[in-house]
Amino acid sequence: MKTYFNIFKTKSQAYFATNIMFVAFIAANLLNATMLRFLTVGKILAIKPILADTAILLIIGAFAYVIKPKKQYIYFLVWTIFLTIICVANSMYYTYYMSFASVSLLSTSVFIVDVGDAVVEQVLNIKDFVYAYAPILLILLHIRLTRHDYYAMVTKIGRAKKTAVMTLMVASIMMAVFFLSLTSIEISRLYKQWNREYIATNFGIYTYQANDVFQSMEPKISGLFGYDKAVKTFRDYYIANTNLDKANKYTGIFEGRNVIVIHAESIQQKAMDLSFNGAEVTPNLNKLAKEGNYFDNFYSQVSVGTSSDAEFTFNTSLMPVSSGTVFISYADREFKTTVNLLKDKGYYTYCMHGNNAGFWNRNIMYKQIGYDDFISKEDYVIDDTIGLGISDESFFKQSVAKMVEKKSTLAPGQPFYSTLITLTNHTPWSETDRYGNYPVTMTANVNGQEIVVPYMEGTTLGNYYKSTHYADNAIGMFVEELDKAGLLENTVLLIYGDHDARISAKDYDRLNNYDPATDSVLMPEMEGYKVYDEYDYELDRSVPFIIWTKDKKFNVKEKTVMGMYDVLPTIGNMLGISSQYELGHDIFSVTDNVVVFPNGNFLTNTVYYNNQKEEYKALSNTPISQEYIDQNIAHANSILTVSNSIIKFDLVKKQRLFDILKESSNDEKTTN
Ligand code: GP9
Ligand code: MN
Repeated sequence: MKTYFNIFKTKSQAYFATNIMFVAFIAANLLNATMLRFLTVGKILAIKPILADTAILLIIGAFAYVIKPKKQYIYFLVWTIFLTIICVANSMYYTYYMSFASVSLLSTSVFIVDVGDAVVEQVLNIKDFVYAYAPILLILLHIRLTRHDYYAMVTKIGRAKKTAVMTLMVASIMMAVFFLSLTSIEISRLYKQWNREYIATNFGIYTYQANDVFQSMEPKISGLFGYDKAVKTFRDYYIANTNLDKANKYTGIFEGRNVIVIHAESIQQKAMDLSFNGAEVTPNLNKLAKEGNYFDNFYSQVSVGTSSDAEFTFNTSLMPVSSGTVFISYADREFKTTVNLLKDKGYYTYCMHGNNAGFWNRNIMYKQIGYDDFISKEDYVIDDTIGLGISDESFFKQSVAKMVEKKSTLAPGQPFYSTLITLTNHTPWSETDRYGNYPVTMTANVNGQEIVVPYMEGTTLGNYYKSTHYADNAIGMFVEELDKAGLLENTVLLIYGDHDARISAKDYDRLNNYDPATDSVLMPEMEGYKVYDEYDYELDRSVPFIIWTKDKKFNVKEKTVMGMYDVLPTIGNMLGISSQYELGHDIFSVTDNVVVFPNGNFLTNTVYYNNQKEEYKALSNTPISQEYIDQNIAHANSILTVSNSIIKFDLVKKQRLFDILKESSNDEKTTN
């Protein structure tokens, strides 16, 4: 026994002494991958990701042995730089989007540069660059090894081929163990890639990225694989789920009316419930909400395409695609959209936005959405900028003039549909001196004295509320201007928050647990501390949705959970349009609505289900059965699969062509 141990000891010592660069390459990059998981999702001790990451590194490392020992250094260094970039990019991306990066978004990184100081201030963090030690380590090691004639020694020993084969064998065994340990659910998650955090957490960052590269090539090759299965899933779904939304008191009430949509950047519903020093954060939205139809349990369903995903889901009642973004990777597909459907009814349709037309590929994708015109940055006088670009006030003011002009060119009685996309309330909300005077302080009684304490001043969340207050004010002014210009007559105004602001839970802790006496946040063990768990955080990500008209006062607050994909069916019922491909429901006809999120999470009136953790939180006293959970998991799964199939395989177009063919062959039969 002892001799075996001794042989093993000598052999491993010899191995390490003659493969120093290789071992350093594996160790440094494995540490980086593990550190990334720890610093993002906070998970470090897990066998599977370490196994998968090691196997991938061994495979890469094994090929170094075909190169002469002296040159191997370059090979290891290039790979280490590349893998370090993956870690740095993912770390930065996670800070900003709370998800992992996708190569399909490489062209989108141009937008991130566009977002300018949003990135500089919010994304660049020291912790994103700790990974850079790896290439530095390799360089220092190389210098040292050269000095000690290491490479000459290794060349003399030879055995490179044998080592390469052995390394590949070990890597294959590890890969095999990894794949054999996967459950069928895990394999399907790997394939579907909805749940990025799950894949990176459980399978390692390198597996995630390699899988992502493969998945991102899909738009180019998706026509080649899985078409039959996708068509079957698609047909089966719509046969089983034909649109059964019944007529209700809202059916057709807005038929023929103009529609003005405000896509309100990063406005969260929670802001509407808050006041500082007795002044509401959003007095104008609150007024419109009170007078109109207000959905205060409304959720955005965006994925990595943020604003563009919101526009897509709002308009199509489909979900964002699982890899890449629809606006960029699938901008040539055909969709049934609110805009297209209204255009078919004679509407003139256009969109206005003060940013570059190419941002999110809007200038291309809008043709598919169905806009007749897109008025963008180059059409505005950029006379006042805040954050990303033209201020909302200037944007709205100039837009009203453009809307009046547009209206004058329409045929008498021709309705219009116009969307206005705001910009000022985009992260990082740092130009606090531009938002007007709105202190987010608190007046409190401290030691028997009324004093003003800083509360949310100087925090990201506090700055966000100042910015939201500004954005709300701009909306208020816009509605006034529309009224003055006569544009509210025979018009429906729709307002939605495009997605939540992605502000960390820590800031909400201060909002909820502030102690004015010490100007600090209560500790969890202290009296009066309100727990704010991840479900509270998820539930607080809701955004407002308001349907408002000048002449009709609805005064309706709808509490049923609702997703962005329920908008087309709901307003469609009011405007007299519908899409046979909608995945959401008319909120006034549905009984137990389900909001499915792109990562497979779902929300109903009684439960929030976390797909990554496979656990849920009950939201009421209604008992939750496992059957209910399972049914909804299956539902979420089929919604995401059908939506992906439609997008990837262009099934709306395929079905249209199929229907035309069928019709013409029927015609032929009748004439014969
Ligand atoms: C930019 C704006 C912001 O034009 O719509 O996009 P986002 O960063 O929120 O996706
Ligand atoms: Mn946005």
